[in-house]
Amino acid sequence: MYKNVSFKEITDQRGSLVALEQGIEIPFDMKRVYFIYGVGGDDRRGFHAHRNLKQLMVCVSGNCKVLLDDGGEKVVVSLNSPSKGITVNSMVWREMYDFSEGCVLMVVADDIYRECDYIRDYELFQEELKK
Ligand code: T46
Repeated sequence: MYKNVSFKEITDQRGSLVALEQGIEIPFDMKRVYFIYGVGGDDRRGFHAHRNLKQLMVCVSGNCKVLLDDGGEKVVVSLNSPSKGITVNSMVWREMYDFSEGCVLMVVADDIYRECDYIRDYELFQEELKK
């Protein structure tokens, strides 16, 4: 359903730097990056699964939680470091919540934005899992 990933931090007296390279830290061909920010502490986002999309999610500032559900198991993952993230497979329902003040969630995706890849109805998600 998902995998924890850690990135090398290059730190000196000036601070830290993390680099993500396709084929090394990013285990798929990268087609898109987007950022989610300015989310209120009581707001929840997501509520969908992707038919094919694979993604890497990293909180580059602040922290948030991600609920992941593959139809059988549900897990909650805390994202709270720019040097740690998760890769999320296709056909996993996700909800993001408990965004801290100043949270910036970076998402790297293996495809461009295609609304037809989204399943935004939980019952339909369960039906498609059975196929
Ligand atoms: C996901 C989670 C983690 C675009 O026009 N281009 C894009 O690349 C994206 C991601 C979204 N949009 C539009 C579609 C909607 O009109 O931006 C609006 C907000 O998207 P959405 O409601 O899907 O946002 P979230 O935060 O619920 O979900 C997003 C991603 O859409 C989704 O793929 O896995 O973050």
